[in-house]
Amino acid sequence: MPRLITVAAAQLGPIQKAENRQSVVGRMIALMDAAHAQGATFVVYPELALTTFFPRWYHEDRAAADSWFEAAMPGPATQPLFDKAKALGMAMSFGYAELTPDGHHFNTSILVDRKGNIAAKYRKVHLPGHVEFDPERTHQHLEKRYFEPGDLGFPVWRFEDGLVGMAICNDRRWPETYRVMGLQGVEMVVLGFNTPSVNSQRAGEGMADRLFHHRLSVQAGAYQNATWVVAVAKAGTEDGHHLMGGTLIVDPNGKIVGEIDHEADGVLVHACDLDETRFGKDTIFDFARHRRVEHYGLITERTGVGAPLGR
Ligand code: ING
Repeated sequence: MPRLITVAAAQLGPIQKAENRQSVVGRMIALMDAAHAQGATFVVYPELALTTFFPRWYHEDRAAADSWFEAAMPGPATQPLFDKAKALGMAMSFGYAELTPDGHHFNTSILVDRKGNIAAKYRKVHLPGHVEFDPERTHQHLEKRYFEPGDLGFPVWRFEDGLVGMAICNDRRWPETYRVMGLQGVEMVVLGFNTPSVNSQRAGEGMADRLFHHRLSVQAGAYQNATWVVAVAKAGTEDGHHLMGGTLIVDPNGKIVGEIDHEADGVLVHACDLDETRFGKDTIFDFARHRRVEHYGLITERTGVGAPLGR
């Protein structure tokens, strides 16, 4: 009997600065209905799903950015989403800007079970971008200004009859993200992303390259850890700034089983058999049989590049 999770990758089109949370939650509920109609039991939304990608906007006073954060989850604006999920018996995951009671700021995502309870939380570890306004860039990417690095590591949880982990956007580019979860037996990684379609520091790197690196990173992570990966975009043009699409689902053999080819709200549904992870985990990526940790020390001893170990 296959262990199926019928997952919906619920892509959001652009969210303009002026659009309020109530409107966005309404769009998320419509996507949940569409997912439910296609038999999904687990819906995955993008990174920072409730607002525009605000790290593109510079605020001299960082506290002025707090209006983009959620001080409570669920809060008044998001409670209808939790209510709907519970009514449909739908599990969900989505990203949001978290402001903790003691004043910490994280780029966060959660897993919510079918009863509407928050079952897990992840805080983005790999924050791209910069802290201060950078006039050299064609657009700002101030995640290091507004968020602290995640302090929860990369846990994996028993969720929906499987082993599920989370990552957020830039995390997907780092092999360590998947391997730490792979070493916990992860069977499905869910992640959202907001990826500008141009590189603010290299004009020649446009959408085609960004999509190539996105697929490369997610497919490699899935294959090398024999896990499903569900990657969900917020896409389209937000106040003149374009975010690429590329919402996709990758199987444990690194194959893309489905991809959304537009930049609007939409769902991609796939019945993921978690037992398809077994072959990779029991053969080529049987970590216990094949890994040689005695040679991997630099990976955790060094943060940046250091002297070569050879001559
Ligand atoms: N966005 C981008 C991402 O990692 C980026 C930033 C793009 C960094 C391309 C490096 C290269 O997809 C977020 N939100 O991390």
